[in-house]
Amino acid sequence: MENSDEDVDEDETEWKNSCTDEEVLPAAAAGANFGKEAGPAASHRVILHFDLDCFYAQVEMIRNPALRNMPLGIQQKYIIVTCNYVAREHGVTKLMSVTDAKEKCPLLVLVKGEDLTHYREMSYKVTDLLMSYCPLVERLGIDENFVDITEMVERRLAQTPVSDNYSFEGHVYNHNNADANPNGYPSLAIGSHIATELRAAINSKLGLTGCAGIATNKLLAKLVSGTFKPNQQTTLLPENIRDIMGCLSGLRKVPGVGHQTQKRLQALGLVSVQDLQLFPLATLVREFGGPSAQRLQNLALGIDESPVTTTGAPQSLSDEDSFKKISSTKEVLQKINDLLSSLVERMHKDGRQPQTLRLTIRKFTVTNKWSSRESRQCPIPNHIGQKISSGSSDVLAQLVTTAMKLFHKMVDSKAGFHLTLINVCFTNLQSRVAAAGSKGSITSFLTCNTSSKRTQGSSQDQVV
Ligand code: TTP
Ligand code: MG
Repeated sequence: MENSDEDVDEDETEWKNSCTDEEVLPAAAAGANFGKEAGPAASHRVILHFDLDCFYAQVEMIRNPALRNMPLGIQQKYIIVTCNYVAREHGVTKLMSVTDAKEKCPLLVLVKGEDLTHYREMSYKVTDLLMSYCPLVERLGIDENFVDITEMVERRLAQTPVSDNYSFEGHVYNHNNADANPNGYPSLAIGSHIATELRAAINSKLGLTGCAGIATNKLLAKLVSGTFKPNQQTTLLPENIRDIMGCLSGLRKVPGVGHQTQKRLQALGLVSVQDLQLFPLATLVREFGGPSAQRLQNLALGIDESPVTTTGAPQSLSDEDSFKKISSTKEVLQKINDLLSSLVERMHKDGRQPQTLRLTIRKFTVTNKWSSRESRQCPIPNHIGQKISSGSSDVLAQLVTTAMKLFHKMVDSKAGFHLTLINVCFTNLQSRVAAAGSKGSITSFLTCNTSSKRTQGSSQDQVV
């Protein structure tokens, strides 16, 4: 959920307690590249956006069907990261504190959601299922996917006898379904049928429900998909783009506009989406540079020609934990050991070989409670990498020692410290064949020949 690129795409949401692999990043923050790079015939596309309902809660209800009719909250530390819709009827909301949630709904059943293994597995099953229908699928966060179905729609249109009998499945934004004229938008009408079919497939094959948005680009598909929740879908017609953009309560609601960008826009006096739509481009260019300025203004207007980019396997695997306070080396060692031990297991299952180990910390400071993250990383020599991917048990101790060296490069433990987050990450993942040809240096691993990086309130998996 974490980027740079003149921070037009930087993180939108600070997740409470989660891993930060690309696959578990929240939506816009996960680098959907809204607004980037036009593809051919971009405006004629049909893009679907899927967002699963109360995702972690659904996974837990599949694992234990007895939970299905109970109000259920998924707890990470003191926070309900999500809850099922029964709990939502009682006033429980995502990211509510456990105390408040229990007050709203004393019968709330809590399930611990800190181990993401089952959520990740289900998340990839959904993406794989969508890809089996249409290859152009882009993951966005752990429970969202874009699918570019333009070609599928064109094939269906070509096979359909000339007709003025199209219909929309589900809702049509700002229309009663019956009023919307599908014959003016046959591609979107067919797209709405395909969305229904894909939601039905997700439901029958994986037992999950979710919402879908159908529109001409990623930005709009994402914005429209949550209009009716849960388990519904909505199509956005081009004539209603202005309406949907106008309904956004502020610039942060525009996917692709993160916290930093919003602050810079605010400094220029821009608060609403309309402010950005009407702002002189030349002034915006002075602040952000040409391409970013244009992209920002386009986003505010609902224009987004960025392609759906097929998501391959993630380029890094990481695990992290946040906490109120860790201030002793012993606790750091324990935490790093725990995080690395589950990460090594995941890396082994993944089968690829990591080339780099990175440690990220967040220090607490009185002036800036959520201070920047700071990282150090070092190369992993080939034979250690091989041990990691083959699941050899004796590699953990070596990795922990190395991670502790990275830690000591960032923290003077004698001077006292206060950490609120630790993240361990394997990056530069290579197939074992490719890794065998590369030369990781044992010397630099043991001596921790490092490089560093700072990220503002984020943890982009990026090699520096
Ligand atoms: P969301 O799609 O935001 O939420 P959801 O799927 O639970 O509910 P909805 O029906 O409103 O879409 O996030 C997907 C999962 O990500 C969610 O089930 C739990 C997790 N999550 C976090 O771990 N931390 C967070 O801050 C948020 C917002 C979500
Ligand atoms: Mg969801």
